[in-house]
Amino acid sequence: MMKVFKMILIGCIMVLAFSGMSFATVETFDDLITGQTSYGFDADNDGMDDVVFSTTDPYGFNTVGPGEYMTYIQQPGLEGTSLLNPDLRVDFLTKAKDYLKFGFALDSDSDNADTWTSFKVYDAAGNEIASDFEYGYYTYPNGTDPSNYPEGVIEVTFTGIAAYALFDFSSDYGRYIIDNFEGTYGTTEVPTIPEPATIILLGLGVVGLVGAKRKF
Ligand SMILES: [Ca+2]
Ligand SMILES: [Ca+2]
Ligand SMILES: [Ca+2]
Repeated sequence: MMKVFKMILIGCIMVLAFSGMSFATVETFDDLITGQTSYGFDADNDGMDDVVFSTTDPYGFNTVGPGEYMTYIQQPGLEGTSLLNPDLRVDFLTKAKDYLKFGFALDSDSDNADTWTSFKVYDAAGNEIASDFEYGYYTYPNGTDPSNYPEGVIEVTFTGIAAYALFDFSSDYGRYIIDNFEGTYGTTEVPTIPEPATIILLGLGVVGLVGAKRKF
């Protein structure tokens, strides 16, 4: 009996480990874009767009820069004006869950109080479900010399389903860059969390399979 219980436990752990695996999607902004006010990205490369970035800036955004010598941006990133509020919007075409994370850089020549990024996440009803605010700082990619621009990382976790998010940036010279926009929002991802009853059932199933194999 102890043996069976142990096997059920192992089965449950296996199912939990599998369902907890992260299928992160990361948009690296490698498409060549110049002056687009709205653009859809297929971050998980399955042929279907996952996110649409848009701006009210008539000059749009670009995929360019900010140079090789950065910690959180592997150029190109998505680049645009920081003079608006919001400066940038992202809509999740199949919704997003769990978390969102990205690197940002700001066109300032010092890391000061006006060099920051604000990020707010909303559900389909327009309720704010998560937010983050971070100042940009110089990093030291080689240990001694400061990065090309002040930079940082925005990271939010949330329960519920995100429909869209708004970005606001502030910098000395009015430009921002973001890169490596990561989360669970890809069209190939199955955004379901198994319920405890399902986990136990699946665990029993795994045990059943193992048991059947042993008998055989
Ligand atoms: Ca990139
Ligand atoms: Ca896709
Ligand atoms: Ca702004």
